[in-house]
Amino acid sequence: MTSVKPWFRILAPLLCSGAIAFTAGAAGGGEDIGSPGSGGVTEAQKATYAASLPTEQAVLTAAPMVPPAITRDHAARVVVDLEVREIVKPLADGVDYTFWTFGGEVPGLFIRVRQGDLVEFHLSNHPSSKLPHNIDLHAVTGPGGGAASSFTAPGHSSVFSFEALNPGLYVYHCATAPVPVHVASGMYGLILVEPPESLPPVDKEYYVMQGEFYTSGRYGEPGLQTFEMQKALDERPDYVVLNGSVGAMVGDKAITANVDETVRLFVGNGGPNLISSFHVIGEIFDTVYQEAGTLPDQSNVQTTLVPAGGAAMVEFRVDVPGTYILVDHSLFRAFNKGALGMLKVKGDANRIIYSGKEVDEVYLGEQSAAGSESSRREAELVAAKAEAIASNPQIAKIEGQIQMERGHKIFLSTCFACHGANGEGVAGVFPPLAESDFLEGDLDLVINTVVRGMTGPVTVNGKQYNSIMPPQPLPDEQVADVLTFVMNSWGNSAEPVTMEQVKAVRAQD
Ligand code: HEC
Ligand SMILES: [Cu+2]
Repeated sequence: MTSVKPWFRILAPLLCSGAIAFTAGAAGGGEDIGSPGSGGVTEAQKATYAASLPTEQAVLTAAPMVPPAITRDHAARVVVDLEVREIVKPLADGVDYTFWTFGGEVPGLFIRVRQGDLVEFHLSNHPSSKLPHNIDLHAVTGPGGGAASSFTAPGHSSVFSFEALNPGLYVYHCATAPVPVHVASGMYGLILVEPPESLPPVDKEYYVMQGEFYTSGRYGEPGLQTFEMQKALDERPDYVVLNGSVGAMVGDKAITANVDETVRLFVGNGGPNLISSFHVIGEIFDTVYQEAGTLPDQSNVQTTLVPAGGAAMVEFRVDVPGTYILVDHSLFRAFNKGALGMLKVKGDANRIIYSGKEVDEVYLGEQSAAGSESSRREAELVAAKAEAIASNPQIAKIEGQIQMERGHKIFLSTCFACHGANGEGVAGVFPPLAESDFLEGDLDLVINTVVRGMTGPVTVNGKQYNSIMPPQPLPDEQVADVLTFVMNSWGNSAEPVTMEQVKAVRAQD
């Protein structure tokens, strides 16, 4: 940055008048001095600066909408209120998923500020949330991008502020451990930092963001799906979607434009794993801001890469009416996993540019109603097969052994640090799990201990403990596996714990 920072312009006169004293190194010239000195800027000085700025409430929008362009020619103190919510919503027709969201939406609400703005960020976490969350904005200059300052437990809110130093389109995401699991649950969105001279005017602007989901069931398998760690590790998503669900931008939810209009798409990719090859079937991007930097650095592009945790801006003029299909050109993702949207353009035909006759269905394949009906039927049959296999006693026995081994691995990575490698505990501090009479009590209480943690006095085998076990951020299946292992090791014996039992406890409030 070489220009005079807006906060220096405000603070310099106060500095010269002695109202604010910077420590050694402060320059009085008022020219471009960069930082005010080795003493930096104190909290009090920042407050003075913040108070000198006009205050604005940021307008936040759900995809595919974008907040209005910023027209002011000066910096402002921009207040952003964003609430984290964990909610069950459709991921596809008949398929539900527990999304962790910024603002109740996947992708999270779009934020628009201007370079030089002092952004005052209020992150709250709804009381019904099960987990703490935070936010790392790639637009922030500072360690963690705001993550540590915004760590927020359910029912709480945090405030931090940052100066939007660099213009561009940036991804934000949750950075609470395990980070990739929070991102894979839908915790990402975009923040646009407009350059002072604004982006060139266009007729339509839209917000499109890709992300993957790793579900217990296969694509289309009906019912509430849970996060599947192994598929995520293998980078094998069942769903790759635009704007949070299959069909979120299809049919009457398509984005629209009129012939002869210019369209700008703010395209983001939450990942967490895949790189998107973003393409609009039947259009050519007149301008691409690669990787969403502010330099319009390419013209006449067919497909642009959108990295995981990155973005791109594309602009094009629509010349011919019809339906244009937005895809990740890794095409199985588009036609079999959901990474497909539509732009519907209305207006008069131009038979020179395109001779015509459009068949809407040609590119839809499995996305059409009949296609998704048949994949649902297939998924039901696969589920029926799994049930038949599970009822075979020999297979059931092997399944049981697999569950024990999975549970053992989870125990060794999460529980053993406190409870000891053989569940022996630490006298007076960590209660034993080996031959623990607590485990013989109410199973819901045992599950609850792992899911929600435990505080306060508890008696195990006649000895009192009064300490804290934090909630263990494990998906339902892993809670079931680790408890099955614990409750069938070191002299303990019990029925296997199922994912459904864990889910039921988690649903209780
Ligand atoms: C950070 C340390 C820590 C970790 C990690 C931890 N626990 Fe605990 N656990 C405790 C403490 C401390 C208590 C007792 C809390 C109290 O006094 O209220 C406890 C209590 C329990 C109890 C009830 C009392 C008993 O001994 O039967 C169970 C069951 C339990 N933990 C299981 C687990 C499992 C399973 C894991 C791994 C998924 C785990 N814990 C991970 C510290 C931990
Ligand atoms: Cu989170």
